[in-house]
Amino acid sequence: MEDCLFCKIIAGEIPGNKVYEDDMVYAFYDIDPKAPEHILIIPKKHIKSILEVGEGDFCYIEAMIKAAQKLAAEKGFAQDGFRLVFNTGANGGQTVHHLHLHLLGGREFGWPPG
Ligand code: D5M
Repeated sequence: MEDCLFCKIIAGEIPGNKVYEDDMVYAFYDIDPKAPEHILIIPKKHIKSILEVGEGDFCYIEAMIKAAQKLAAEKGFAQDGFRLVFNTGANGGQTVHHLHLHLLGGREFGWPPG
């Protein structure tokens, strides 16, 4: 395994506040929430960023979007609206280099983002 924080959370080596898991993805609460509900959805395969998603990896993106639909409905903010974000690279604000989809809900979001 790579020396990766999120791979360690998937493996249970570092505690994560899990909200969902299937054979493709793992989802847990962000440790530094930016909204009343802030969940990270990650592929179980170590993929560094959206730029590293190869032809054979799009099944993980599909699974991540499906997990976001399910979690937004379960947490009760699907109808009011929510935000999905892939921070990518330095200018995109990516700090953890294991692909993750931010699912943010429970408040109104401004546009453009900061
Ligand atoms: O987002 C990386 C996110 O990962 C950021 O919002 C904090 C979160 N994070 C970092 N460490 C942890 C642990 N241990 N548990 C839960 N969440 C964590 P980025 O888009 O890379 O800026």
